[in-house]
Amino acid sequence: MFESLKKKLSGTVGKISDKLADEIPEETEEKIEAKEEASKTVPSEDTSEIPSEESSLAEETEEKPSVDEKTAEPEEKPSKKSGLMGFLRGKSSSEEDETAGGDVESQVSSEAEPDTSGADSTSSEIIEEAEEKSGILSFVSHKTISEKDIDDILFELEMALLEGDVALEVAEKIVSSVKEDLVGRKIRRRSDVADFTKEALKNAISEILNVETPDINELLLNSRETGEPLKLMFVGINGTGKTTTIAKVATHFIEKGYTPVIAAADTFRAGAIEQITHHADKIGVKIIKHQKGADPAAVAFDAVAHARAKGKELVLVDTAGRMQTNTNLMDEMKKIKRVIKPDMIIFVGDALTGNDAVEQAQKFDDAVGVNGIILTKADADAKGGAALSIGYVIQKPILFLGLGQSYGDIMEFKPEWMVEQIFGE
Ligand SMILES: Nc1nc2c(ncn2[C@@H]2O[C@H](COP(=O)(O)OP(=O)(O)OP(=O)(O)O)[C@@H](O)[C@H]2O)c(=O)[nH]1
Ligand SMILES: [Mg+2]
Repeated sequence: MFESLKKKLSGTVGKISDKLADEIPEETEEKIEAKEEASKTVPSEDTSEIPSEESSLAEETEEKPSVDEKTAEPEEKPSKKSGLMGFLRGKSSSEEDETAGGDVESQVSSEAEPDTSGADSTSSEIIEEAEEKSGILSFVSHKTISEKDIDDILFELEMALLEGDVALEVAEKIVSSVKEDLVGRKIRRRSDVADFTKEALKNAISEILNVETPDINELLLNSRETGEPLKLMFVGINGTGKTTTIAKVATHFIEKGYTPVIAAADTFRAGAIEQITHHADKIGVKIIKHQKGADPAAVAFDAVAHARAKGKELVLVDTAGRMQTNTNLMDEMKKIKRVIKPDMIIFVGDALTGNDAVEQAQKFDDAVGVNGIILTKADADAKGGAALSIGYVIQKPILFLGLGQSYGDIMEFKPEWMVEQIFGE
């Protein structure tokens, strides 16, 4: 699942690493290692006043120092590092001067050696620093990532995401978020580049998938207490998997101890009532149905009345995916909504249709208001574009993924799970 998306993102990590790691001299890594080795040999009582390697590194890699630091007198700078004397050899980039103006090294550097390079704000260079720690003096270099370093690669990533059916606004958001994360970061070790890039991509994708999700389990508990059934209405165009999904969702909640009832409210398509009756019989769920061509809102209404009368907690309303026209279809959905006032309208989309699924979701959301999404056929979806984009575009959560044709092939969707699918080993 999502193999092609995974490949594109790991390709980006590789490309950025290859490009930037080459600019970190191997020598630097040796210096860092030697420095670490040397600090280990310092007796512990002598190091009590010295910041740990970790905290000193954290301090040095901080991207945006505070305004206080920026306005402080340069002469005071060295002492601000609590015993750690830092100075720069060589020039700092003008970007650092502007945006990271409080950076101890760059301020001292620009005092001592005015920047005459005229480098533009997108350029970066290797900066060599010397640090003294209780008598140990070592030189380490770092490179600050600039926009120029990564622009081309991120442009390629954006194109690749679009080809992979990721919605334009989502691809743009990923690229801008990664850029914001990476530009200005200081890299010391070659491995930093891959780590930072992967982290930036992971953050971008987690942010995109992070849409507020209602807790259906809690809603069902509430229904059990109040006796008022939870009404879920499933909408979507023909063939996306609404009917199969209803049978799967019913199975899922039967396993949790609830009793659903199904409304056969697709009275338009020939064979639709027989198809859902077949599923309901197989999973042992009561089905409420009328004749073909009957009013679907009336079928749904009867199913709700049945659930109330019999103390069933869940009503699942199947609907048509096609009518004479799209306007007829939307009008029919509006009527069912008006009559039964569903707690949630769930859009069912076929993951394999990519951007089409996203567009359909938008149309149903505009017409009747969607509260959640189920993406079917994720089992066969290598691109992952719809899964990544659909929730973000309509700002509604993906609730479940359909993973096959059996009743058990359904999974509650969790953003962390998708991130793990894409970035896991
Ligand atoms: N591989 C796979 N196939 C699925 C999944 N969900 C549904 N299908 C298949 O998709 C086809 C269409 O499913 P239906 O449930 O009939 O779709 P529908 O939305 O009700 O279609 P209409 O009633 O015409 O509107 C069937 O062959 C299903 O078996 C899934 O998660 N994975
Ligand atoms: Mg159907």
